[in-house]
Amino acid sequence: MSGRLDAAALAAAGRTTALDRRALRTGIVHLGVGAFFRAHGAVMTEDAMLAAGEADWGVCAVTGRSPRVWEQLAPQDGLFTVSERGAGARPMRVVSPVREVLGGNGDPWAVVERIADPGTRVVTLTVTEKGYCAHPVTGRLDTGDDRVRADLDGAPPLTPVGRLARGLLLRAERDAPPVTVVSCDNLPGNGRLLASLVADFAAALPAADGERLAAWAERSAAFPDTMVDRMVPATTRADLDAVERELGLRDEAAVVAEPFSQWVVEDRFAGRRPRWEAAGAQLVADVAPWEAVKLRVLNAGHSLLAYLGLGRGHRTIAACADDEALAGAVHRFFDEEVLPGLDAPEGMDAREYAASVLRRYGNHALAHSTAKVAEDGSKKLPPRLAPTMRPVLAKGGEPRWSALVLAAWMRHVAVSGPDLQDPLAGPLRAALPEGGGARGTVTALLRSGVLPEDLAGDERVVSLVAHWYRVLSAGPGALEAEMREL
Ligand code: CS2
Repeated sequence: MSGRLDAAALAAAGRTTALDRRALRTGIVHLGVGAFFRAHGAVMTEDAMLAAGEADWGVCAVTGRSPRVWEQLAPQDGLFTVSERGAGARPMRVVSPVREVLGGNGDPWAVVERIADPGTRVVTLTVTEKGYCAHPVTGRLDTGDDRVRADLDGAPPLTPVGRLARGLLLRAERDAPPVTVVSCDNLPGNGRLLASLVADFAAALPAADGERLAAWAERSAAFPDTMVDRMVPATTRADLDAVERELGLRDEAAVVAEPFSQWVVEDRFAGRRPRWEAAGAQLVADVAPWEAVKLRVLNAGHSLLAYLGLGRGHRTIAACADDEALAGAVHRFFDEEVLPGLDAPEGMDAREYAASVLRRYGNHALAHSTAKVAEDGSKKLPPRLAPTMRPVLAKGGEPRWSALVLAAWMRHVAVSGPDLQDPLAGPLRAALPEGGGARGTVTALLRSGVLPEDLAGDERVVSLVAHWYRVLSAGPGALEAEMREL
């Protein structure tokens, strides 16, 4: 077995990092350094520094709840490889902008200090949908959540919003330079949402601190919206072994990704920023149409394939894309329901975009697992489906394909038992009625605080979902038979 990747081992192997690590200074704090950030933001930031000849956008990477990522990255001096899989894949690269790795839960106040550091000009986040602790129905900060309460009470902050708010408050107290907070999660209006959650946090603090934080954030912080896109599956042992064979060193933090990568960022910064556009990012005035098209096409279609695919024994998204019935369902979902209600960004052909997404699903080299995409459905589905369903309902139509996605998710909830991966797993399982009839299950899960009331309470939605739930419970062939009728 080879030695472990780190700066010394890389140098000893005669390889250099793309960035001059001695010259690098920290300008970015990143919260949530999972596989996605490593394959997306970290690569873009490295490329931006290389293109602009800058060295002050080194990253302090903060891990989330599990110590696993810290154990992967910290012993490697923050170095890791990114390998592309699929047509057009470029050679594997060692990515080098991460200068420091902080175990977020080990010393939360150290994270707050880094956010408050005057050298920090940008904070980026990939903390997943559930990381925002927004109330599912109101969209406001969920102050009923124990972790949010503890952060408000002054405990070492564990939630991303708590850490950010405490860091910004410290900046206010120290009169530090302005900072831009860049949310990179799949939520509509992610920057605005985060700004409002920080404002909610401020409003729930004792008055003096709360007012100071709110006033400073208003004046000296910006929260641009962004759309991020790259399919990044969880790294497998086989991936790690393949990287080791190629690199000659063991990289426990290796990530694999599709060749495609896109980042659309609202051009609204409070101060200096990396020249991400030099790395291919699009800086635009309004991200909303980009976010809408990505969430409602790519992410929603992903969810459809993952939940239906799991029910049919498919382990990867590519296997789902090969399944004629599922490919047909996702195609019709896009064509009949999503695209007609979508205002695509100027210059984009939404049909061509949807076709390119279907091709990306079919990337067999990627092994994107259905189980991973199916995680956290209670948080992922509302932003992916609600904006598609509303205009259909408003016109008196039937959002039947969206209802199919909901029904497939509900089947997944009902059959997963204790294996269900969802922040609301407990309440969802508790809501399942004894006996498990279609209508009872659907009504209970729709009402469990997952979908906004206007949809959960709409009788048309309830019957459509219940209908599909019966079809999906009827066993092999029923989906195909039903689809032929439509
Ligand atoms: C996926 C996304 O896991 C999921 O829910 O839909 O992670 C998707 O792969 C990315 O958003 C692609 O940019």
